Amino acid sequence: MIRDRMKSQVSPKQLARALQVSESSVKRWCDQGAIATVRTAGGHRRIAISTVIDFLQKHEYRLVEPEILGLPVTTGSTERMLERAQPTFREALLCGDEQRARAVVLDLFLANHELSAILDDVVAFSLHEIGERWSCGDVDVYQERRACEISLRVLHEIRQVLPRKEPPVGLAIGATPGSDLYHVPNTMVDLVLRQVGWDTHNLGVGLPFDTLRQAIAHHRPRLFWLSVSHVDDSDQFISDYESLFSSAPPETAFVVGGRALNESLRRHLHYASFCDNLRHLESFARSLAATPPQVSGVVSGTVNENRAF
Ligand code: B12
Repeated sequence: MIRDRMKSQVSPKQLARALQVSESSVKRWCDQGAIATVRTAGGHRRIAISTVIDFLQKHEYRLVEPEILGLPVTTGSTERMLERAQPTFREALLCGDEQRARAVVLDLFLANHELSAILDDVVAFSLHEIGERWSCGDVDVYQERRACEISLRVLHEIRQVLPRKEPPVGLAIGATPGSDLYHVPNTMVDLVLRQVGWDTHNLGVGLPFDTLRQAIAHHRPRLFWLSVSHVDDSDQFISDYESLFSSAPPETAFVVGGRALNESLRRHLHYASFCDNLRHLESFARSLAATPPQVSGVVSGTVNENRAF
């Protein structure tokens, strides 16, 4: 049973107790600007949880009582090595231990591991293993689905603590198409783009191509992503996708990925970049963010169409 959910703001007193330092130290850090603070109507200092996480990533302080901030009690004591954390995360998913799963991912995030690496090597890898075990009959469908739901809640919690870049580097919108009901990879793409500084609109799963065309026409995003884990009819998908691509404004960069985009399907598609994993996405999203919108020319990456982005 989930006891706590992460608080959105905490007081200097709460942070001091969680770190077991004096309240006056925390207040001094706030007043010196080391910790960004907001004031309540009554003039009391309040600290956003994303600021606390950012502070912990940059300083050697350890969370002694994480539950005061609404974090799992084991936060700070689980594995800080990706490869060692992965089996702990997988087992927590398999037995439905959500607190443990939350703590594993939060600890890796607090230990300053790249978000894309945590998502690729721990969360995605664990779901791949669970899928394998399902296909061999070792794992029941309910365990696979519960693992997915727990992973989604953990991802949404990370989204809460990601510091927002102001102004954002650009607008990115995306979804999964048609009959594709895979939430996790789509949510992960949204998270990695947000961490790079993009303003993201995650449109969700199973969207008809017509409405994707409307969304692109209305918002003219600098980046459009499509996560494709399941395709019913490849020919139909190719024609729908290609007409979406050719209807999009020249400045919109198409980034695609997902297990269903095998090589034979990709050969028929136009896009700015195909990514096998989120590390690739992070590199592409950073290079696009650093590239001012151009009238002509080519952006590096697996390009198969001259388009200005
Ligand atoms: C959970 C799950 C489901 C759930 C998803 C629920 C939800 N809320 O999301 C549901 C119930 C939808 C489901 C349904 C089915 N599933 Co299923 N499912 C899975 C499972 C266990 C995990 C999926 C997942 O989230 N993986 C984690 C993600 C993050 O990993 P990923 O997809 O590899 O994504 C990575 C990269 O591809 C990349 N990436 C992905 N998308 C994008 C997008 C962009 C823009 C970028 C840059 C990168 C990128 O980055 C990610 C991180 O590294 C997989 C096992 C597996 N191997 O993944 C089976 C699996 C994919 N399912 C499978 C099957 C067969 C099905 C069904 C056909 C079963 C059935 N007969 O009904 C249906 C299809 C339904 C449909 N219309 O979509 C098989 C597919 C086999 C095959 N050869 O393709 C698998 C592999 C299980 C197995 N081992 O057999 N499934």
